[in-house]
Amino acid sequence: MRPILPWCAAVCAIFAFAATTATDLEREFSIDPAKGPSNWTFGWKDELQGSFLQFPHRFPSEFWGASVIVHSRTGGPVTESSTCCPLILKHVGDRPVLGAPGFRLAAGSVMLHPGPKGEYSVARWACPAASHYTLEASFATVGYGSTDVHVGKNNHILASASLNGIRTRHDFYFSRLECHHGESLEFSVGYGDNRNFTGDSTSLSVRIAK
Ligand SMILES: [Ca+2]
Repeated sequence: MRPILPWCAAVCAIFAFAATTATDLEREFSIDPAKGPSNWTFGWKDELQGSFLQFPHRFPSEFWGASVIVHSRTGGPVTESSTCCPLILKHVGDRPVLGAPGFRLAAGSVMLHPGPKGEYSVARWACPAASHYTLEASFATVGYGSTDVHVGKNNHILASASLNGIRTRHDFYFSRLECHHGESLEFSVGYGDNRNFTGDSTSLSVRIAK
């Protein structure tokens, strides 16, 4: 029997070989110190293009009954709005988090929440080597929030979007994004047009390949 699409077998194999995953945020998120440093750093900025400050607190916690790993500025309880944020966390359980009405965070997700004064929660990836990278990033509200989301490079904004309402989503895609060793890509979440951080939890997935 004649092979189906024999050209695809060859071409697809070439692409599969050529596209090497450089990072996957959800996969690499860890607080295990034994794993050593990764190229990801989590922190916040008071201004979108201001100074990046790394979260000083890193701890396991409970979030609406689910196990999460948290990086935050204050180290306070993640469900206490007066002290929680800005933060970034990963849901490490095996069931979705179902919180307030409309709130749903899938297992394995990474979530950012901005601060009460408009501080941006930021995930930063340091380019390990000079290359042209393919970047896919997806932001989505996990509740009823309104946020502004951004992809940047070296503190320069490449693209932005606004999210409003229950589980709204925006995907960013860049092909052949040049990045050198010592440079960084940033993924930021602010408190949006309503200038209020209540309900602004936003999931983020990032995959970068070269
Ligand atoms: Ca908001």
